Amino acid sequence: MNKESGVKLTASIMCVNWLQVKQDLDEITKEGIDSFHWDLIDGNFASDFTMGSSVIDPIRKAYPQIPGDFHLMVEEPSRLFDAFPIQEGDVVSIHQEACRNLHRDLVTMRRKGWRPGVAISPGTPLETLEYIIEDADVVLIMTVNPGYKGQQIVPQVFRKIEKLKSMIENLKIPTEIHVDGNVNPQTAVDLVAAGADVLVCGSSGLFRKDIGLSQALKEMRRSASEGLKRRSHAV
Ligand code: S6P
Ligand code: MG
Repeated sequence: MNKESGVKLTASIMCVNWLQVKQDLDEITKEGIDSFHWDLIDGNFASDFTMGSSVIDPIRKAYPQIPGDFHLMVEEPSRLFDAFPIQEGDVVSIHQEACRNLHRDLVTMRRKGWRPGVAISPGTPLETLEYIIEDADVVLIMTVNPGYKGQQIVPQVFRKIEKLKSMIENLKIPTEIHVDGNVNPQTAVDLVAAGADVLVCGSSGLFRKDIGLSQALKEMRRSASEGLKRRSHAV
């Protein structure tokens, strides 16, 4: 956690350098990363495949203290609820666009002891959350379209996050806003100022080619603090 700001950082594991995964995860763990973000893609909801349990299991065993933050970019995710090493207390976000029975799936996840999250793609309106938001601990705002790293942020998401923040404040519920896609030291300031509580750090924010991991984390924390300052001045 960012000690000054309270904004949390989660590492998008699909962006790690797989040739040095142990070394990199050791470093970000030592630097206090808050959780590991696991992107699961089924080749159907989004046109790629990522990690299955043969990859996730050994990493979870090696870092048992790091909470899981699962992002299921799969059609009808409830079919896969028992296929992955999800633990009690993990965040699990499923896509509004991928569920026939979103409310039932959120209730099922809570019964399992998970922290239910609902993810929405850039083109999906916030109104689709109106009757389920109380059942989600997390709303994951996709700031790029699902499926790939290295994309550019969709600019409309800034006003979407502001609107969601007001919705949550008006309802007086503790829902966290997570943001995912092209979250880097520049975009993070505006994302946090708009209302983001948790930043998914991928290839542009953490696993960067130009600087090391510890330095990248420092930059992200600085931006999160800057964004929060801006948010508090705005009220
Ligand atoms: C995208 C996925 C994300 C990415 C991450 C990429 O479908 O959900 O979690 O892995 O956001 O980061 P970047 O900085 O390359 O956009
Ligand atoms: Mg993701």
